[in-house]
Amino acid sequence: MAPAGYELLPKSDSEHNGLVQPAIVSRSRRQRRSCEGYFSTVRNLFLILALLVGTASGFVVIAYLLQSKLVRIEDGSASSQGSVPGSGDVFEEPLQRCPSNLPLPAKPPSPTNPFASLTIPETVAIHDWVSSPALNLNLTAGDKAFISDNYIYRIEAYRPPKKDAIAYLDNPEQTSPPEKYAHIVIHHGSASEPYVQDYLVGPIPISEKTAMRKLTEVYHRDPIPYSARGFTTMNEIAPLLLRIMPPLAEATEDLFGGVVRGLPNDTIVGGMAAPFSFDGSFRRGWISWRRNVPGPWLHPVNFFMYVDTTGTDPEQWKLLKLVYNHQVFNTTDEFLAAYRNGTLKRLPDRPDQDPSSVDWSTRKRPQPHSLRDLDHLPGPRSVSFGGVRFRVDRALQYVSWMGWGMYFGFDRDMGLSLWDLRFKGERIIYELAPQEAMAQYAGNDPMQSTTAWLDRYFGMGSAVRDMMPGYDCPHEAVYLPATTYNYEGSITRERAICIFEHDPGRPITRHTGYAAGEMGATLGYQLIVRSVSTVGNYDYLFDYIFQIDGTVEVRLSASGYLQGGYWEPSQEGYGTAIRDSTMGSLHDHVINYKVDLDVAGTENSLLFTHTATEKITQPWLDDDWGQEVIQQKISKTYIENEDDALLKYPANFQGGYSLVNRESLNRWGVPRGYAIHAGYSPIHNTVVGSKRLLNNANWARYNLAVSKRKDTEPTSSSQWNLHLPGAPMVDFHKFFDGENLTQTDLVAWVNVGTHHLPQAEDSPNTRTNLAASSFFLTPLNYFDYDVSIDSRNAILLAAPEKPGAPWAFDDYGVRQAHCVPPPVAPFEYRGVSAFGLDGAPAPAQTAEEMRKSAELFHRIKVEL
Ligand SMILES: [Cu+2]
Repeated sequence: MAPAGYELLPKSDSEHNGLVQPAIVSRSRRQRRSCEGYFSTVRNLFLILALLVGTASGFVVIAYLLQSKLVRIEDGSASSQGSVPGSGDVFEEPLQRCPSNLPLPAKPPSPTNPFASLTIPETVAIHDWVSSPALNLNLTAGDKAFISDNYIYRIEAYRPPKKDAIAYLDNPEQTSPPEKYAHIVIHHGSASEPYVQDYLVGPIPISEKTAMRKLTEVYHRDPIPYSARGFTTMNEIAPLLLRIMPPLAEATEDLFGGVVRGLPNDTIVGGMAAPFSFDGSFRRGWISWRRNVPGPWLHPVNFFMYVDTTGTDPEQWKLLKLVYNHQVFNTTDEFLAAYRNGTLKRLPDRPDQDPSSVDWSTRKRPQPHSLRDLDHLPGPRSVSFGGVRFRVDRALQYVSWMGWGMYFGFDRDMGLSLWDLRFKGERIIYELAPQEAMAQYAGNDPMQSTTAWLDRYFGMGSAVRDMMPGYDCPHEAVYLPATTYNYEGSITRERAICIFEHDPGRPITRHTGYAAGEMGATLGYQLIVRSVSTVGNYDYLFDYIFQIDGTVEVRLSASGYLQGGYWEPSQEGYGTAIRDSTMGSLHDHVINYKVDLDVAGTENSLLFTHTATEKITQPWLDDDWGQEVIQQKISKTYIENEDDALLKYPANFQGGYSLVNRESLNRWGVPRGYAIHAGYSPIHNTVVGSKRLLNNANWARYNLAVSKRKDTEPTSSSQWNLHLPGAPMVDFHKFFDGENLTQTDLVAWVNVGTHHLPQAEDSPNTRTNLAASSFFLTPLNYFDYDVSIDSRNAILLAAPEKPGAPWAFDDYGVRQAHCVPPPVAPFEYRGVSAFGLDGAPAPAQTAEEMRKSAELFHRIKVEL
């Protein structure tokens, strides 16, 4: 059997029948086939190779053979002077195997990545040290703990002070790397007043110098209320639901065909909305019940419960309210009485909720599905025929490409972050990192009208998923691993980050001209760094897109399942029916990024550039038109005070914001700067003043904000902000306390987002093309000219000297390589590698176990 991707073409497809093994792979100009024939031949060669070898192990052999014959196009080859047509690209040599598609080693500026994650052995050593009796913390091992115990919830690297990191990065030969510290979170569940506390432990590795202290300076309150604590997979809420739900089985089975008895074949599952608290004084939440089918998010049954889970004793937890079809009951008895005496207003039976026909909420292709012409063929794929052009240091998590270089960091809360981003040798961004992802809903039911997610709580880093190679990223992508810790141990994902070079298929600059040197085009290649987080129902794709002119686009796109509501007429205005009884609920997404720009040094100023119309008179204007003219004019203002730096893009995008260094001028006397340029869907949150998002996501009110950078303001949010809208751990507005922004170290907090008005085409999954948003960081008089013109992947044309003569060209010596690329590896999905608290590999999990740790309280499967 042929490996995936090499199946025989259907015999009925006459257009592709008759593909035969080529007798030769070397060709002379006389033998040259058409382009189509050439590529058919190459593909055929692979088909034949695949059939001959036929097994995955065979491909390993082929890959080995290919790599053993590495060929790399040497740098510095002479420019090609040619003319069109008849450029003389004759292929008389045998067709060679392409260079390896593995990246070359990188040359990081320093031999230590100061932003690196902890290794598993480091984490185990810290865990053991913190757990030692000498520290007297009375800890229970996290994999055995209950919420009424003390246990370590999190261990991860703490980022060094910026001045220490920069001192090292700028002079690694003479300076030691900053001392390494760990950030520990302990759930103090056994305290008389349970609380959560952050600690710093270090320096690492553990030695006599290692100490532990509270980490409080980054928060606006202390300690963290236990009601805002991180959720565990211990299914802590199951005992309460087992008291409530089984006695209702008679009614729930009849009303919407679902029961909960704590058995594997239970037909409904719960999902909780958040926040659970306003200020930490209580922990209560709405549970929405859904059918236990694939894509449960799209199968709500219009049955809700408000439960109180305050404190650490589940025996004290209770049901506060029950809502069915807009009728509110204070107890299960009230509800059952109404059901039995016939006063309960029932919802009509809905045809699309037949449990046997739920394929519509899966990703299976509908049956029968419409065929698209030639869709049985694989689409085009990108191959770097001359060899991959980016460099990677896997151990150091460092990548470079076309003058760009950067280190990677990775953490539990928000996943991938980029550090010390340099372009053409100069640091441009010290830190570029997502901070928080908000989704605030609306609806005419208790779930949608009270939901305001802040997904950092769930750990968008620990929710990073292994990529599906060839689908999440191109076949040629290089993957980097990431490890995160939770209270049970560590998880490593080998394909957490992908890196690939991308041809957007359009030049970055071009011109058609006729004078010498006017005509040509420069290719617009991009380097894309991507990670994907799946938080319950939703998938976030984080992209960083680097370009050859010094621009980086930060783009977020979303997919996955909607948080569906129950569609009935009273929901009109809060969403759209996407099935007979399912609606997509109206919501906003806003995602915040920290952009610590250092433009020509750390001392920068915030420049607002604005255009407006003016009406002026000029002496040269003649009588035909009158002496008055209306035109536009640029004004430039420096925003000097933090209080004035909570910003929205100007109407009609007439101008924008940039960080400039007023003391570093380009050759034309203009301060060098980087602009923060709106990309696709530059929105901010619509809703202001909701109690459920009162002060815990104030950054979402703006398009961007700029504050003075401080090590004590490392992030705009925290894991616990979700459940503390009234008194958050990080209150973003408190960053803005009147400090001066002139020629000092600045941070821009920039938002992307989407007003998500769901539609039928969000089913089964939201599309990344429209559910996308971005911003650009782009040089603004930073250089003296557009540096992309330096690229050799460009062509310069000259008009014929004599009429009718060929156009001459210079391709700067970059010639298209013709070679046989390595075969695409057979598709393989590996999933996670888990490790226990002792660092030893943990046994593989069942699908249901994986689901539990991935979906948390988004899908609560009640178990006895
Ligand atoms: Cu959405």
